[in-house]
This record gives sequence, structure tokens and C-alpha cells, in this order.
Amino acid sequence: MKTSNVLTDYIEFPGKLPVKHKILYMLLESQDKFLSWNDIGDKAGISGPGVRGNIKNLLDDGFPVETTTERGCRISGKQDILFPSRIHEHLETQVLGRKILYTLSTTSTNDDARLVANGHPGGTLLTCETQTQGKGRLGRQWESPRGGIFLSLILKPEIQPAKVPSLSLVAGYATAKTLQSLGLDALVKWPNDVLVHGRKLAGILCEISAEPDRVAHVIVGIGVNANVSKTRMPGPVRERSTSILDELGKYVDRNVLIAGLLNNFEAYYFRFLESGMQTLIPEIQEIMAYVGSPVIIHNTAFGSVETQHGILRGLDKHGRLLVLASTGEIKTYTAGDVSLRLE
Ligand code: BT5
Repeated sequence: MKTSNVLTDYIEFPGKLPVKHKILYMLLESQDKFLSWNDIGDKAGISGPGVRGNIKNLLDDGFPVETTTERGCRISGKQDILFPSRIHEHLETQVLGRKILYTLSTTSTNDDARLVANGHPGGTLLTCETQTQGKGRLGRQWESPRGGIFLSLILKPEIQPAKVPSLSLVAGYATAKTLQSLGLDALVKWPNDVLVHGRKLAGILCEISAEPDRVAHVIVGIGVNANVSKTRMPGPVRERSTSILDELGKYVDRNVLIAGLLNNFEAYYFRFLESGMQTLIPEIQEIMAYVGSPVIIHNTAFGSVETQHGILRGLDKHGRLLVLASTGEIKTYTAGDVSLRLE
């Protein structure tokens, strides 16, 4: 099913599955067993040529379908694929992920989410297997090989636009806590990264659409290097990144992980909406990277790059970064145009 305005081929959950996905899930569920051409056609409600056309499409999408004239088709071995219905099974949320838009490949789920935000309720999740133009902050690129998690949430919070930058930190905190529940030593690097052993494992990109005093929507994009080795990243990214697979040496169920992330995020998001950042700050600070360490800040908020050296002190009650400069002055930074690194 195509959703309005989105150019790529998203399926909507809950909703009717397109035939190609019906056949894919049939093959995955039958595990290593062959399904005859007739059985596939009967169950999917299509004729022989239709089955062949859809199997060809699945092969073009990169699924390892084995086809034989006599025995039919199968996909053998365990496949690392997202199932919206499995994400849904593990959700404990009231709002986040109650509606899921899923596609195999797209340019950027954040861009797609922005396109469809007006036509979908707050909490809608967009996710995919790979992105061809994954985005980071400040025009940077997000490497999005298969096996990673790429998701965007459409949020419609009734808050002042000035409070929105804090959401990036809330999402980063939820991501770090979710990774900690897998046994990883995950830390939040202000404002939008999650580090494990000093390397980046996840990143957050929040994009806002607002009028002066009203938020229309916020797109919270989260990328997690899950079942993908950093050896598949280009050189400069490889050196500074890591993944769940690299850290734990095993694959995780990305469906369960996405659901767990949404469950955590919703709990923190609701607390943020009800009581602001203050209540979350002490716990975020507990798992914040670089506190007490010398850091360098690059601030591009005023057009040119302003560089500041200092000691990272932590966060103020709004989630802004506090840095002690050598002059003894405490400098305050708001997420958005600021990059932070260890000196
Ligand atoms: C981020 O930007 O960390 C935000 C990443 C957000 C990605 C999600 S995926 C779903 C949604 N759709 C999108 O198009 N985006 C969001 P930033 O702090 O600017 O970090 C970007 C920098 O991280 C790059 O310049 C690289 O140095 C590095 N990098 C790129 N890909 C990486 C990866 N997969 N893992 C670790 N580091 C990466």
C-alpha cells in the first residue's frame, strides 16, 4: 500500500499487506521448507505469472529466494528482517509506534516523515532496512547499511518551540538506556550521540516544523548500528564508530530492540511533557560522557565557527551544556549548532 505523498513503497501497519510482502513473510515463516508455486499463489490470491513476478521483485530487493520448477520456492537460513507486526507485539506504548510505516529502502526516513507528518497521528513510526541518503546534523551524512536500525518518529508535542532541542537529549538517553539493557556500557554524548567505549554506536537527528509559538511537528530520527560490523563503514567513520554486533559478538532481534527503544522513549517523553527536563537531568547526567574532562566546543550558531576549550561540567535544568572556561566563566550551550569533542 502506498501512503500519500511518500514516493517510496511503504507498507502501513495495521493495514493490508501488499502481495510481495505477503509472499516474503510466507517464505520466511516456512523457514527452510519449500512452498510450491501453487500454494504461494493460492495463499496470496494471485495467479502463476503474478507469483513469478513477485518472486523476481524479491530477488531484485536482495532476498535470497531459491526457486526450483518442481519444488517451488524457499528462503533458507535465519534472515535479519524487520516485521512491523513483531515490533508491534513487543510494544507497551500508548502512542509511539501505534502506527508503523515500513519500507525496505528509502532515501531518509526523516525526510519521508516530514513529507507525511500532517497526514499521520503523533507517535507514527517510519522505519526501513537501509537508507540511501541517511542524514546527520549540519548537513552531515549517516551511513545506513543493512542490519542497522533507522527510524523516525512523528511527534506532535504541545510545547513551546524553544523546548524542542531538549528532545534530542531525551531520545539519546532512551537509546542509551535501551542499549544498557543489552549489557552495553552506553553513554550519552551531548547533544545527540550514544557512545560505547568512546565510539559512536547511535545518533539522533531532531527536526522541527514550527510557527513562532507553536510546534506543528517534530521528527525524531534515530540511527543505531545494530547487526552491522563497523568494517562495512567507510574509513573515517569506521575508526570512530562501533556496533552492537562488534561489541557483543552476536546478532540482536531488531524488532524487539526497536520496540524496547520506543517503550523507553515514551516513558521519558511523557515525563518531559508533564514536568519538563528538570526531573530527567540528574539521571541523564549519571550516564553522560566526558563529565569532568577537558573538551572542545565548536559553535556555529552565529555564522562563523567559535571554538571554546574548557572542562565539561554537566547540564543545566533545561538540558543545556555547561562548560567551565579557563577564565573561570561557565559557558552555556544549546543543542543545534554545537559540536563537542574530547580535547
Ligand atoms: C547524527 O548526526 O548522529 C544523527 C544521525 C541520525 C540518523 C537517523 S537514521 C534515521 C533518520 N533518518 C535520517 O536520515 N537520519 C536519521 P551527527 O551528529 O551530525 O553525526 C554524523 C557523523 O557521524 C558523520 O559525519 C560521521 O562522522 C559519523 N557517522 C556517520 N554514519 C555513522 C554511523 N552509521 N555510525 C557511527 N558514526 C557515523
